[in-house]
Amino acid sequence: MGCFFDCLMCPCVAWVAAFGVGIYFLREYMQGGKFKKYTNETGKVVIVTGSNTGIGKETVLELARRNATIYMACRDKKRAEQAMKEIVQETNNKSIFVRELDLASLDSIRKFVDDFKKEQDKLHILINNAGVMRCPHMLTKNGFEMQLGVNHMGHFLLTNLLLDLLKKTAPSRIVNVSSLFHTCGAINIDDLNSEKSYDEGNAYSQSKLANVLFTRELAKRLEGTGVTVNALHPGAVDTELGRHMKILNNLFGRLVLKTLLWPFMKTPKNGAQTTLYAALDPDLDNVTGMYFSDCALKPVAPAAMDDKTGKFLWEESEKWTHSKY
Ligand SMILES: *[C@@H]1O[C@H](CO)[C@@H](O)[C@H](O)[C@H]1NC(C)=O
Ligand SMILES: *[C@@H]1O[C@H](CO)[C@@H](O)[C@H](O)[C@H]1NC(C)=O
Ligand SMILES: *[C@@H]1O[C@H](CO)[C@@H](O)[C@H](O)[C@H]1NC(C)=O
Ligand SMILES: *[C@@H]1O[C@H](CO)[C@@H](O)[C@H](O)[C@H]1NC(C)=O
Ligand SMILES: CC(=O)N[C@H]1CO[C@H](CO)[C@@H](O)[C@@H]1O
Repeated sequence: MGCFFDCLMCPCVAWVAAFGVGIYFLREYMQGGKFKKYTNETGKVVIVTGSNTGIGKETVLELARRNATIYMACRDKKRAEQAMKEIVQETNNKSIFVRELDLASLDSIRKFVDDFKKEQDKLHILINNAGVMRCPHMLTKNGFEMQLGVNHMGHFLLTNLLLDLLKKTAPSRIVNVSSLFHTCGAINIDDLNSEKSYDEGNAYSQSKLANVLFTRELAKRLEGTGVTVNALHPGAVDTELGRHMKILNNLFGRLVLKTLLWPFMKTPKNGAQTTLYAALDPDLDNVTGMYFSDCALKPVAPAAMDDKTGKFLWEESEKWTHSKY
């Protein structure tokens, strides 16, 4: 009887072990490319938006190790200061500053830029990292649908207001953290602000497609200035971005879905690698208007190549944010 039981269990244990090892390697594989080149960023000034947690925080940490001067532009000043303290402690780099920036408010963006320009006359790298994902229907202080408002319009104004400084400091770089989800997006020309109907997924994809369209439009406008602008997909990262995804927030979601998705999710540290690559790799000095994923060049969706929509969006964004490039 014992023997029968042993024989039954053996293959079972082996099978479970093999499965575990398989899952482990699958997760390793899904972590994606890493940016390993040594660079020395002493004297470089960098702004990272939305950097109190997740990919943004990991990006700041690595930049701090490379000795850059970093401005963490965050809405939640308290949490940002906590993150800053941890990073200072870990790297011994004391040139890290927290400044308040609410991308859902055009006034806050203008104030942030005014104050920044009083402190610094250089800007080498702007990392547009902040984002909201699939939130319920909400409006920004200026009445923009939240996802388009923060992911796109807010960064549009921020970038435009900092362009003079970036040009003066050239060679300099703008890095836009977009998402693979731009491939499912469409720009709703008749209802850009989702006033007639709202779907959280579509609004998210639209805002991310807008990022990629803008990156290409801006690259054209910046030709010959020494300022490059590129967009990227960080990968599926297990960060707080999903906090509005109802499916991940109930008990079932937490226990079952997160476990099932775990092998496919990058850690925030690995999610930051493509951002670091786009911001720092010397090989990309002259590369602009491109899209990266897993530390490599990737093609964008056909919808992101549509220059006519890009131009339409640019003009709308100038109107909405009362800014002219
Ligand atoms: C980095 O660059 C700075 C200034 O360019 C220099 O003073 C410093 O020694 C460099 N650091 C290393 C580790 O090479
Ligand atoms: C970091 O920067 C400081 C000055 O800002 C410089 O004295 C120091 O050598 C740099 N460290 C490294 C490792 O490059
Ligand atoms: C990317 O850059 C463009 C160009 O300025 C900007 O309008 C867009 O909102 C940016 N996207 C993100 C996520 O920062
Ligand atoms: C970028 O362009 C400049 C000027 O044309 C050139 O000197 C430099 O070698 C180029 N850098 C790279 C990495 O291709
Ligand atoms: C200016 C500054 O505090 N730089 C520090 C940043 O981090 C590096 C590496 O950890 C330190 O060597 C620098 O002194």
